Amino acid sequence: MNAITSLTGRRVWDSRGRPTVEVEVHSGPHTGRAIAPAGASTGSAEAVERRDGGSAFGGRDVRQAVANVDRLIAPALVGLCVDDQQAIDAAIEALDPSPSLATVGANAAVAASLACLHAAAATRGEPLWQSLRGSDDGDVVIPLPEIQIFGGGAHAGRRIDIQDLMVMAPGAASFAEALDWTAEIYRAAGAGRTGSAGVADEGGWWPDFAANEDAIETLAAAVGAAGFVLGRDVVLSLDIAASEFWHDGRYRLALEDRDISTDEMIELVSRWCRDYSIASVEDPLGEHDVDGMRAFTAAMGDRVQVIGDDLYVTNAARVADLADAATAVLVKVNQAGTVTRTRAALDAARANGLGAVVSARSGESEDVSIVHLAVGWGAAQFKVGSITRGERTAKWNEMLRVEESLGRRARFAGWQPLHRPATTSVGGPS
Ligand code: 2PG
Ligand code: MG
Repeated sequence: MNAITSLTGRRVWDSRGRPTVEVEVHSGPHTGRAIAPAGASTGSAEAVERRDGGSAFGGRDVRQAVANVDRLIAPALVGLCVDDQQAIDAAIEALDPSPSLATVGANAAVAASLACLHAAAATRGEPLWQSLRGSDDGDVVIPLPEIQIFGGGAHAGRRIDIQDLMVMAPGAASFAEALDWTAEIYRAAGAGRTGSAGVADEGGWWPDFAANEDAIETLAAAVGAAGFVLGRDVVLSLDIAASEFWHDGRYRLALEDRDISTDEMIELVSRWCRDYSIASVEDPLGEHDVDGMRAFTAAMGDRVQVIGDDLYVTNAARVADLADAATAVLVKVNQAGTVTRTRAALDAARANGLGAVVSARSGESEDVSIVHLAVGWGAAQFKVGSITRGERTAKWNEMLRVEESLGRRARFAGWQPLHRPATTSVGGPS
């Protein structure tokens, strides 16, 4: 048995310049390390990270969470078998009286859980994705990347209401080619912008638009300007993150100074999908507007992927209970708090016929664990933010390494997780 011999917490920094938790685990000579990510547009039922409050760093320091790693988590895990992830996660979960992990801190929990997973792979001398997949030597799915071009909502001071305007390149032959295409689209979308326009939290261009639809139209035009055919090579995708602007049963589009009903929101997003070759929409309605999510999915789910993020918060029970409210689940480890809970949410998605998109958070680091979870668990889609900034490129570049290492065994997911748009439009409606 490879026992955990030591486990320590460390206070490090994330991509927003905020403290976060790193955990380092040793099993004899083998080491595993992981850093907790952090969201900005969070679902209300997510596992809860521990922040110190007070005035330092806007109350976001994590000294208590780091201390919890050393004082609570380490004594519970040292001596356990590093290969037994379920026992490790059960021990972490048992430390907290609440399923939200608020006392221990989901940031402490997720970093510890992932660090153990890395250490277990190290004891086997395998890359983490391989260690998760087991000994099978068949083809390996390399997921379709969903890459941000404009960032809005909570990631850009609410400059526009829509949070993520993204592209996917299912027509590419490989993950590497999908990145090449996306980089050209990113460049085309930024052409003519002044340097001072800057970027949003995940590296997408700052969204200087007078209306939400202008951003979608500009994105569609950038696909054409970069030389790709919308609907054939590349499709658009949106994370509306509608929970962020749902108030008293209505959707407040602050940029356009109007508020609209659930039915009007469904009509608006459905029209955008039809007009702009949008193949995937995340959280088109708010997390508490479950009937709205159901109605949107009933109307559009046979031609557009409908992803639940705030709706499901990577929670297996919620996925099973609300399986008719979307067609895919966003999978974020820190929403669940442990690797085992994350895997359970993915299994629940599969058991209910839903797709899965393994996703980063808006607050990230150089940690690449999610690349390995996505490949090791066979997820067909992967969402990380833009094609710029080191905390994002760390993940894209790691995926490139995995794809390259597989040679002919790599099978790029391409169109497999998506519906092909019925019509091909170039650059949106005329
Ligand atoms: C999301 C993520 C990534 P955050 O909403 O899907 O874009 O954002 O990490 O802020 O929740
Ligand atoms: Mg989201």
